[in-house]
Amino acid sequence: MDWITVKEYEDITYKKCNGVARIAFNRPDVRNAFRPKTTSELYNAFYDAQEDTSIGVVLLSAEGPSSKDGVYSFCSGGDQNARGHQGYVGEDGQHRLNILEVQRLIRFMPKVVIAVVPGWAVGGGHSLHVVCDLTLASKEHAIFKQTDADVTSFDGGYGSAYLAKMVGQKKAREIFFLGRNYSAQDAMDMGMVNAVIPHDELEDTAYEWAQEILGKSPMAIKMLKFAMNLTDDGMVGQQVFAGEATRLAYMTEEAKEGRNAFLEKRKPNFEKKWLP
Ligand code: S0N
Repeated sequence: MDWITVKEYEDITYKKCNGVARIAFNRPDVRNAFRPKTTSELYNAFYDAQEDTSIGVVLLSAEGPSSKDGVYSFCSGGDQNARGHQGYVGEDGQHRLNILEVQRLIRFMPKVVIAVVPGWAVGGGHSLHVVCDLTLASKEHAIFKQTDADVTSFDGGYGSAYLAKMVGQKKAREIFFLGRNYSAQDAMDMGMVNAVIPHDELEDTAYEWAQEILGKSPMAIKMLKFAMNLTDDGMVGQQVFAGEATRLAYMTEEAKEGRNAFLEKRKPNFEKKWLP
């Protein structure tokens, strides 16, 4: 694979190769905790991947291991050093919870996002894997853990409520209320991981899964993602799905006639075809 760096960032890496974008946390010495700069960079890269019509699948992964102790991590959530009284404090002194914007972009982007988990997925890092469409985890090093209730920095949205839809209410409550460590196999048995992969094969396998998805119909993949989101996303889910229905309608002769008639200041001729 010939990954090409798209843009140099401080807290993440961002590369592309053959229809796949790879966005990776790059703060391994703090277990890839995110600060406001990290989340801004993530948002920027995800938005670029969303807008690039050559990209069909995004891998959310992590660099590592830590130079200090050789431990691998996906992400350990919000950087507790950056945490202030109203959110996480950026270089501009403002408090933000902008990881939630990243979550929404992952959730609503019309492309498949795969979490590639090489090590610790903890707190807000756990929530990120939950919101991704698929999760692949390192057999040897991935550990899933929810510390939100230990540090009073908790995700009451997708990270918990959507997790409960995924693994069931009892398991989700156990994960949050006890904050235990779960292996990749435990996580797969619960239904929150798609496959447990030998560590050395993790990145290549993620790329192969992406290539398999890229062989499918982009329209079908997008509509299926939005359809599966719809029931859990309320009116916003309906809005996203309905936007695509409108886009499809625009492609019909009927829609072109409606627009043209308005522009030409005449009554539209819809040929009165009320299809069954
Ligand atoms: C990941 C853990 C379990 C790893 O343990 P281990 O291997 O024993 O390593 P440590 O020695 O603890 O850590 C190594 C070095 O990394 C630093 N570090 C680790 N995690 C963080 C972090 N989150 N922030 C800052 N630094 C971190 C350590 O300090 C250590 O540094 P040195 O070498 O200098 O001593 C373990 O590290 C751990 O439990 N980490 C903390 C996990 C945590 O509690 N995260 C925050 C949980 N909450 C959120 O993430 C919520 C975030 C959020 O923004 C949010 C808000 C509202 C709604 C939604 C969300 C959302 O979740 O998205």
